[in-house]
Parts: sequence; C-alpha cells; structure tokens
Amino acid sequence: MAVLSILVAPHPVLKQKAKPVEKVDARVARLMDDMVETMYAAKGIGLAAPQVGLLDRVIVVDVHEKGEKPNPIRLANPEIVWSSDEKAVCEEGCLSVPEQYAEVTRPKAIRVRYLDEQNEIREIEADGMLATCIQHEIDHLNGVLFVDYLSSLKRNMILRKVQKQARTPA
Ligand code: K1U
Ligand code: ZN
Repeated sequence: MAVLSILVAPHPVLKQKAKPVEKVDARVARLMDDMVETMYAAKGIGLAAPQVGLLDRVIVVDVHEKGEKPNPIRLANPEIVWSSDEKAVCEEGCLSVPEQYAEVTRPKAIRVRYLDEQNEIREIEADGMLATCIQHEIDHLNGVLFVDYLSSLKRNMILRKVQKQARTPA
C-alpha cells in the first residue's frame, strides 16, 4: 500500500466531476487500499479519489472512535438512494481545506448503494457522523467542497487563508 499526496484547494481537479468505475478490478481495489492508508496517515475520517488527483467515483470512510477497532469502508460508485427529511448540523473539516472548519446542514440519515472492494453491490444505512462523512465524500465526487455551502464571504475568507498557509514556509 502507499500514502498518496492530497490536493489542496483551489486545485482545479477538486472542482471536476468524477467518472463511474466500470468494475472494481485490481486497479480500483489497490486505489481503495492506498486511499485507506492515506486517510489514516492524514488522520482523516474520509477521503475521495479526486483528493488524490484521480477522477474515479471511489471513496473511503472510517468513523471508528478512539479505542475501537478500525473499520474502513470502501465504496465505488456510491449513490444516495434515500435521505431523511430530518437534518443535522455538523462541524466539518476537509483534508483539502486544511485546518478550516465550519458548520454544514445535511440530511441526518441516508441509505447508500455502492460496489464494495469485491465488486459486490451493497447497501448501507448511515446516520450521525458516518452519514455526514459519506455525504461530504460524495460531494467531492461531484466537485463540491464543504465551503460551497457557506456564504461567498465566508468561503472566500477560508480559501484565502488556505492559500496563504500554502505560501508560508513551515
Ligand atoms: O474529505 C475529507 O477531506 C476528509 C474529512 C472528512 C470529514 C470530516 C468532518 C466532517 C465531514 C467529513 C476529514 O477527515 S477532515 C479531518 C477530521 O478528521 C475531522 C475534522 C472535523 C471533524 C471531524 C473530523
Ligand atoms: Zn473533504
């Protein structure tokens, strides 16, 4: 497995729409493994393929709590087939918008259909942080970042800070 580089906004790939994978073959399964390793190395709870520069509809998530066993979920071509009318507000972050956080309102619970790492069709029902994280990652596949839900004033402030950080040597 390999740790991949994560693109930072405003990289143009982060605004593009990813393409469905035809099949979860050895290439896609390897990409899923590399993305899980990259997510853990970056201390994230999710990652989408466009964040590592690939326009494949592939995401990984793991919202296990401290002290619990890791529980990575690998999803190709994820599709939300049901979402609750009830909404939840959650403070979101993004590995492509480092060190910036903001509250986003989304459906509280969802049902998602996807292909797993063995190319089997599966469905998962999620609520709480898992539902928020899966929705955030599916947004990445459609070129949407969490800052796109904010006012243009807040969004531009955050993006300017990220660009300033990127220019400042560590
Ligand atoms: O997509 C990503 O960049 C990963 C992102 C996922 C995410 C975090 C929070 C809400 C929705 C989606 C991260 O993992 S950011 C880093 C992180 O671990 C984190 C940040 C804020 C709250 C909880 C976790
Ligand atoms: Zn993100």
